Amino acid sequence: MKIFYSEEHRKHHPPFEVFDGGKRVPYYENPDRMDRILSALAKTDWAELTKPADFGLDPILAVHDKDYINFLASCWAEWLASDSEVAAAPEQHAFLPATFALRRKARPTSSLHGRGGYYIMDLSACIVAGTYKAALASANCAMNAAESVFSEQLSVFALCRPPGHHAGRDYAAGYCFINNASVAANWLSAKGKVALLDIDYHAGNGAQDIFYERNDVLTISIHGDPDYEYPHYAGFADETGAGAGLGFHKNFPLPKDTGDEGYLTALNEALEIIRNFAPNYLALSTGMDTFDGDPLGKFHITREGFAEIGKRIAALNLPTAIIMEGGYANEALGTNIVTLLENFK
Ligand code: SP5
Ligand code: ZN
Repeated sequence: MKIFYSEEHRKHHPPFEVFDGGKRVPYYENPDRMDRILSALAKTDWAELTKPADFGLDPILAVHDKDYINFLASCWAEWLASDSEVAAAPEQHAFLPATFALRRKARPTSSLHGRGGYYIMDLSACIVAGTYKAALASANCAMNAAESVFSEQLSVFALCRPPGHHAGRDYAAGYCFINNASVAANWLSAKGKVALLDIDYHAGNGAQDIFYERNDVLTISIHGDPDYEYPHYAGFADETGAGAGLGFHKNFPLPKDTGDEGYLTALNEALEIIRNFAPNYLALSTGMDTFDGDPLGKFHITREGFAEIGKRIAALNLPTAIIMEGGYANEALGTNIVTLLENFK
């Protein structure tokens, strides 16, 4: 199986994030995650690591706001230039806004912090020196996967970091800056009908927003109910699309402590909807934070569960762009992702 992977992600390594209550904790979405996956892949006889080619900004700007992308590109340099404390010890800092543009009635004012509060949704999307380059390389991994899925009609894995599924058209959120899976799904939608299934523990608010009014890309997300879980304001069962897209988005909010059985019941329903839609391609936002014991999740999916999840999705028999999203139980991450991928080779 082809696996698109870039070392650029190492440049995005914020020294901390801010948890509920204002606590600074080490950044959970760290480069070690990729090392765990790489070492598990190295033990297989089917993983073919490939460097992504550069597709440029066009496919990214097809799903993201240009001013938002410009903000990501210049944020760090602007901050360094404007704050001598940051410039004196850049490695100890991460850019985060202190004010948020609630309900989007605000406009992106011209100051850096004004744009920060407008384009960043929470305190887990920290920007550091290497963030923009890492995010572009990550999007390129997804684009290469899309191109390869189309030209070879096979399933491939985009080992993306940073992840993407919380990033909307004009905002960063939850470790995500560019919506890799949406960039790939949108590009594939010019070639045929696309379904995007999100199995990360957290609701795929980014793709939900980006495709909400479209009927050529079916979006489905299975996740912790936003009534108790991040991202808190998207992922409810009654959000089903709008306009031409009405009926082309589906959320499966699940209760705390969901295990293999409850999860597979929801997955079966999701797969039935995908079969009825009859897509040519599948994009799979693949988070492993549903794992039993993930520090950021409240589900209990086992390794056997991931084997079964992979088997059922692969049984759709669609060329699939498998896109890496979250998963923070680092010691189990490699094994879990390989267990899922094995069904698609
Ligand atoms: C890609 C992805 O999986 N992003 C997830 C971002 C989740 N951010 C949540 C921050 C809330 C922290 N609260 C944690 C309390 C732990 N006891
Ligand atoms: Zn997640």
